[in-house]
Amino acid sequence: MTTRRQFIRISAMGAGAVMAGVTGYKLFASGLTDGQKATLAALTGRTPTYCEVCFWKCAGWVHKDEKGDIKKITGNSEDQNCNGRFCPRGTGGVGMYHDDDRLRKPLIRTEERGKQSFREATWEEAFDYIAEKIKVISAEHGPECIALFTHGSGGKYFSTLLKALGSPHIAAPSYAQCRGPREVAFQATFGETIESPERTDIRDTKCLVLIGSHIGENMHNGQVQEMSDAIDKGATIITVDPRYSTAAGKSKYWLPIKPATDLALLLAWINVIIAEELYDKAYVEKYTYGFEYLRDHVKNMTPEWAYGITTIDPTVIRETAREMANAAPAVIVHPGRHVTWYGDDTQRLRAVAILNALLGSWGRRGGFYRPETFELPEVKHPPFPTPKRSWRTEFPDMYKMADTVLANGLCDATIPDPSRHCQFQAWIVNGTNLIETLPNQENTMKAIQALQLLVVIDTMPMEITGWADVVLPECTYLERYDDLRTGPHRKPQIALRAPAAEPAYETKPAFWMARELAKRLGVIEYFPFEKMEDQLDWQLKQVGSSLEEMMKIGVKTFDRPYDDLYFAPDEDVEFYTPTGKIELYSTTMEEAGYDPMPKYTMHEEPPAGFYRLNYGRAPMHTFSRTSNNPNLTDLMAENSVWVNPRVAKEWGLSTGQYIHLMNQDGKRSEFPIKVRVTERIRWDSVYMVHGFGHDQKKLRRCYGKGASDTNLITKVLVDPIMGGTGMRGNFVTFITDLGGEEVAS
Ligand SMILES: Nc1nc2c(c(=O)[nH]1)N[C@H]1C(S)=C(S)[C@@H](COP(=O)(O)OP(=O)(O)OC[C@H]3O[C@@H](n4cnc5c(=O)[nH]c(N)nc54)[C@H](O)[C@@H]3O)O[C@H]1N2
Ligand SMILES: Nc1nc2c(c(=O)[nH]1)N[C@H]1C(S)=C(S)[C@@H](COP(=O)(O)OP(=O)(O)OC[C@H]3O[C@@H](n4cnc5c(=O)[nH]c(N)nc54)[C@H](O)[C@@H]3O)O[C@H]1N2
Ligand code: SF4
Ligand SMILES: [Mo]
Repeated sequence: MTTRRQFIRISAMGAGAVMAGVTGYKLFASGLTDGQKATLAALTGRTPTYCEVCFWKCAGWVHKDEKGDIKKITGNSEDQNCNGRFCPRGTGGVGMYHDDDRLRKPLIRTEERGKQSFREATWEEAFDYIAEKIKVISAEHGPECIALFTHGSGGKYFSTLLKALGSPHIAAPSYAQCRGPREVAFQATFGETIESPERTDIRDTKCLVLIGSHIGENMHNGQVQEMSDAIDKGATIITVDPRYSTAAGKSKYWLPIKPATDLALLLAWINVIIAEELYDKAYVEKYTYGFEYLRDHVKNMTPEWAYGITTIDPTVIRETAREMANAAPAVIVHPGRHVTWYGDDTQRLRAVAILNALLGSWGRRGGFYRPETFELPEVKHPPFPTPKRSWRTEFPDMYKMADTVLANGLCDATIPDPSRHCQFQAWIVNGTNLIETLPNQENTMKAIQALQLLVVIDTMPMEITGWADVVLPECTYLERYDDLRTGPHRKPQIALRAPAAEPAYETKPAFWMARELAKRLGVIEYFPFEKMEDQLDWQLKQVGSSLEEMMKIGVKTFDRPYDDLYFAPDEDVEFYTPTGKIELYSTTMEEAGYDPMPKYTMHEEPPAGFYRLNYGRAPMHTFSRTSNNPNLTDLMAENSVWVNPRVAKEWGLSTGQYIHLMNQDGKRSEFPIKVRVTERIRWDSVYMVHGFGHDQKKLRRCYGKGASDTNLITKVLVDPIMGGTGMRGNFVTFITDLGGEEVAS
């Protein structure tokens, strides 16, 4: 097998790009008609899909009962993301299909925005309305003033539409509200990002360090399975969390850190590893840049220094550093996922990256592997027009390392301001409940009220659909084709999503919607295939498969084109950084005017009588998208607020009691929330699961149940480096007198 380095050399000499893993595959001939395909699915009794309940995208099978109704979903055993097993949410995905509250028909607003008065419309009417408005906005303000917010499969098709119109403004909350800082930090350090699924080799690790990552409640499937296997094989888990998480319960060490101080702990670990010469000397020598600077930088950042900041005993800091070094290179200091916490997140993740580099875990078994993504041929269409304006001009000299459009940036640049060059006029929002997803709801509302057009594509009547001018009802993932899932993972793999049922009511797939709009907006040439299945079959045939084959197997695995899951012993590796090395000292950050070395800065503390608002995930729910799911509400119908017994005593709170929370800016939770008194949370914080407290009455099962953390996140700590919205700088106090208010039951 050739190595990747040989390949890079060959392609540099002009051999051109070779598609990953394509050479040598046999071509299958498909020729099945639509009817035959449906018969095939009926005969096999199962239809391949990949899950849309979260973004791990596990591949599975949809099974039907004798009457042809969707009955259950199970995992595909060939799939690397799930290894044949779905998580509780994935299994409950059937509930998305069966939910009676689903959107059924296109809707057009009849009164002022936000009043929730809509009339049902035909698809023709809805598209004509949107196309007309978009034409006017494009003519008056330029197509760049149209923005797309998207999370999920349909985003691909609306992105094509936007780019075809001439707008580059496509943003996902999975960047600046989620994993952006870690991607920027790892890119700066190793020249590569972490991606999703994460390239963490948890399966073979001997030591896993979780800093806030609450795997087990964060139910990203393969990751949870691998962690469980690693524990069975004797791996040490070290969990740093102010809360005794499920993962903490499986850990040899639980470090109940004072919130907002992790960077000090990380720097102290680096200090110990250097001072005690526990780092991988050969690796550091061969692959890294800036070790001397790093040594100087952390010289005084001893465990004793960190103790005063983090409240973690210096002995424990030393012991845990030694545990990591003993396991190295089969050690993972996990980079986390939702890492937009305190506004210095890129720097905290830089410290995580540096620690991994010192331990030699990048490119090593049990550390971080090199993932492979299957490269499918893209559909051919004319080049996209070159946009004339960018969101960046609205933020001069800010967020210089943001490598994609910021959702919060687009939102800010929509609010009228005389200093703006380009104010956004239209939003297309696909599969993201922006009201609950972006922090500072008042800001989001201001932006929405300034729009000329808000189109929302969703499956459910969520908070965001209530604000739309036009609502386009999408069918669920169980009723449609979507693009193939291509990776990344240890081996290149593709997975098919095919419809297991006809779209219910008048719902339609996003692909069809985007294409219909493209027709009306004169850019149909960007959608050469009329049907998604024809596009899939064409793509699959280019790589030696076919829709027919994929309908039977669901998942197809290919060999890695290069044998480089890990670095070979002593291999010369060129990293994609300016120095070609792993940058302990970041020249990219220096160049951009940011600290090349992570520094600890203090964050604001809760005032007297207030507690830091901490939030996270529940194993049986995904954000706000599952709160109304009939199968999953059965498992958990509302969230509660975790309160330390010491605090509960002071306030006279008891488990089961309903209270309101009020934040530092006087913002009160819209609905009451149940108290849970538990030792599992530090006395200086409270904790709640994100995704509850819906104020959309059309969500009949979950309206008014529990409280929304987003409601209480009015203060946003923006990361100056890449614009991530730190959401953990908010403090709450308790209001125990409900004044006769009724609790939803
Ligand atoms: N306060 C607070 N804010 C957060 C977070 C938090 O923990 N707390 N977490 C952050 C993180 S990590 C992330 S990744 C983001 C997630 O942000 P989002 O992805 O916006 O999360 P959801 O609230 O699940 O909204 C998903 C929307 O997609 C719709 N939907 C579901 N399936 C489909 C489909 O097939 N088609 C279409 N068109 N729509 C569909 C749902 O009905 C729902 O309206 O939120 C971020 N924001
Ligand atoms: N079941 C389920 N699983 C999911 C999701 C879901 O919605 N539902 N969403 C997925 C997505 S998109 C994401 S991004 C991930 C998010 O999940 P993760 O990336 O694993 O976790 P975070 O949201 O960053 O952090 C939550 C944990 O951080 C702790 N924490 C709070 N403040 C601090 C602090 O100052 N220091 C430290 N060390 N810890 C702190 C909290 O107590 C909590 O245990 O989950 C994924 N998995
Ligand atoms: S982890 Fe669970 S919810 Fe997420 S894609 Fe996999 S089965 Fe679906
Ligand atoms: Mo996320």
